[in-house]
Amino acid sequence: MTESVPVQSGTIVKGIGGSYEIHLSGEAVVLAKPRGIFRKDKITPTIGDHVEVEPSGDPDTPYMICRILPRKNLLIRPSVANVDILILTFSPVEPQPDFRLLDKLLILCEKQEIKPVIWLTKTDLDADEVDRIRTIYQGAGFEVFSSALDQPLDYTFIGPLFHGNTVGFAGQSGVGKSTICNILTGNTSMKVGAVSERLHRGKHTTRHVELFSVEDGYLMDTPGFSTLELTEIGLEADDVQYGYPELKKITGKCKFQDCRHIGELGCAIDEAQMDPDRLLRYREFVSILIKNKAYDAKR
Ligand SMILES: Nc1nc2c(ncn2[C@@H]2O[C@H](COP(=O)(O)OP(=O)(O)OP(=O)(O)O)[C@@H](O)[C@H]2O)c(=O)[nH]1
Ligand SMILES: [Mg+2]
Ligand SMILES: [Zn+2]
Repeated sequence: MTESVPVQSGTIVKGIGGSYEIHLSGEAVVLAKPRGIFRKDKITPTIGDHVEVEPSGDPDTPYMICRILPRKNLLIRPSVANVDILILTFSPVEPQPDFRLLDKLLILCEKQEIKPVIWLTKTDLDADEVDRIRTIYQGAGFEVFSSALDQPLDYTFIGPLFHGNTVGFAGQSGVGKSTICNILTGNTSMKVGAVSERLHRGKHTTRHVELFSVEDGYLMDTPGFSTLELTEIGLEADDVQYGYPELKKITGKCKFQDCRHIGELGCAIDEAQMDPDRLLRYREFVSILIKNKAYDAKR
């Protein structure tokens, strides 16, 4: 009779070369290598994955990942799995906010069943611009939070976010994601980098995703990024509306039931009172995805 091998479950918190650090349910963090079968099946273990491990017999890497549990979601940028809340971190200056990126992330969150929270940093550098952005996005129906380097964080808002949740950060390089992560985890282990004097942009200080335990949840610091193509994240024209909750106000009010609000006859878009720049971006995204589909169909 063969002895049964004890299987333990845990979460991938860090990748190191081809190995992974796994936070086991009972607090310990252990090193594990994935079974070869994953590579054969083209499955890459990802930070945030819930896994099962068993002893490997190798003292250098004492555990083996034998199973990756089904994922709630999987993002490619940042590359993370099982995110419950994504903090879309943007600053009014240094770097200048990329609103196309923000709106794309809002669509993506909706599609992947992630709760988005918009976090505006660097209020100390341009409070008026932060207020302007807050008004637009709160008006659209999103939760918006702001912070400044010289002011303590408002924990009444942040604390409840973590209860049992995996909270990720997403945004351009230099907006202050690692700065916030350091404050929230109470440590200084995440490297924070100055913004370039010449380009007024971040320098991609954070290179890898890492998960940290906060209360009974996880927080993930992530590398900054500035490009996210609608097609590479698998979106279709009909998905775009989900990033624009303002459109719910005009459900059923347009002349045509399948109106996409891109200039059709009898469209009720004016009643949505959408911010004009957000409407432009909505229409641009829908048009890109319609064209892309037509192009794919011809091939
Ligand atoms: N004035 C001001 N500076 C801030 C604030 N938050 C962060 N910074 C500064 O912005 C710079 C970049 O901060 P990081 O935390 O490294 O930014 P990041 O988003 O992690 O950047 P990447 O890791 O490159 O993606 C640092 O010099 C921080 O001190 C803020 O609220 N106000
Ligand atoms: Mg960082
Ligand atoms: Zn319409």
